[in-house]
Amino acid sequence: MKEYFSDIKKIAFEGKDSTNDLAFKYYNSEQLVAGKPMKEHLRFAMSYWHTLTGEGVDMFGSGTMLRPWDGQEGMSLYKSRAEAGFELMSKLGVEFFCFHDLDIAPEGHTLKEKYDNLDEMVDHIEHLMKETGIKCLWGTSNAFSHPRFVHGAATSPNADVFAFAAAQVKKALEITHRLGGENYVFWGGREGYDTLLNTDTGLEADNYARFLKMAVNHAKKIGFTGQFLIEPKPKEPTTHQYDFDSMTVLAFLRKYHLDNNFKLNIEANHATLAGHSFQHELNVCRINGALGSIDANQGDPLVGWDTDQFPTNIYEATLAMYEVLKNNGLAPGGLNFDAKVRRGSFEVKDLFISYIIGMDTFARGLLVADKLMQDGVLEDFVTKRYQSYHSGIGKKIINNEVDFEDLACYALKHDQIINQSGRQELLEEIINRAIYSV
Ligand code: XLS
Ligand code: CA
Ligand code: CA
Repeated sequence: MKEYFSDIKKIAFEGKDSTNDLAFKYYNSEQLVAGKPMKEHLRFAMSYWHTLTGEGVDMFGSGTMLRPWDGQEGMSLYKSRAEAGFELMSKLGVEFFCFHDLDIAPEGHTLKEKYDNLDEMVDHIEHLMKETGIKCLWGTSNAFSHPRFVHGAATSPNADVFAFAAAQVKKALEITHRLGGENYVFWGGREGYDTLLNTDTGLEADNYARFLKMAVNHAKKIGFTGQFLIEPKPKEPTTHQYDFDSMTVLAFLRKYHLDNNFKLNIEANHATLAGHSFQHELNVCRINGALGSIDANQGDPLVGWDTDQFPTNIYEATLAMYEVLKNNGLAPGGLNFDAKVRRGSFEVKDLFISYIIGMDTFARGLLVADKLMQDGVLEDFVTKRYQSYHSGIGKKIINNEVDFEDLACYALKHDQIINQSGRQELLEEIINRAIYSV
């Protein structure tokens, strides 16, 4: 098969003292951590869109990326990108990919043409998957880029758009199923609003739920048993996205009785845009049994939009992996790098370096989180902090044995309260020490 990145060999693990830009310092795929190989904890995935179709375009300028498929057009461009993508994943040891329908095949002039293009590309990708052993973590549909989705897809005021989006998601589900996708993602796209002056939010929410139910029913019909995921994001492209954050999504799913069919895909950059930490969003999902998968990236804290940068922050990665370990893993979800190289990092080498750094950051985060779990200091601290609920009046509260009258009676006799320090700084120092030690 044609080699697209002939200057770059397979990326090896060389250990933390290596100074080789093109080697892993922490990601050692087979190394056992908490009883299983690193790769099974991390389940790294390539984002097809940022990696293969992103050109480095921004509001002020055109594309900058130099890619081996430059100059090609039509189906041959899409085929080259796919081949290059599988080569990149093989060289990095990334075992999964995630894709939108629009990433893998051209839109076409009609819906029928779109379907045909997808079928042709799915044949090609299926072949590359067989050759390399690389699997599909999740598929999704791009129902936000084309002008027809200007007012949303499932929440558009135009019923023809709702129908078109349904036809698109039907096909995306079918191809995800054909490619053995382990999950199917709904990110809100343009499901939100810019002004309430022209928006029937009640109808839009009901329609969004109707749409998701149809997707669940279609999955049953075709035998797709993968996990459905919703990916919250608070804003961008619309001013107010309906899937604002995890709590909002969970409340929506429960209202429409969809909570048994969906888990959540948490993206770090979306969490911070919602005014939360990444760990907060993972934690909300975990305690609700809804942590499905992760889009591992980071935002720039100095700007207020979704910059989708490769993750390099070891502190964040540690706390994220701590939640993942407490969740007993992510499978069938994984860690998708929904991240793009900066516009100024336009060489192919930058693409490889970015993946290496992202993978190393999360591998090291996993090692530190495992150390924290083994030491048990944080867990013990939290357990002790709530010990007033292990006996006496606390136990009665937990067992639902008391009411306001009983509690008032108790409080009248115990109104000289003694609290204990939360020791936040000490706990932060424990995390720092664990990071330095790995
Ligand atoms: C956009 C989202 C998107 C989803 C997939 O902000 O992150 O890329 O992950 O549609
Ligand atoms: Ca994003
Ligand atoms: Ca994402």
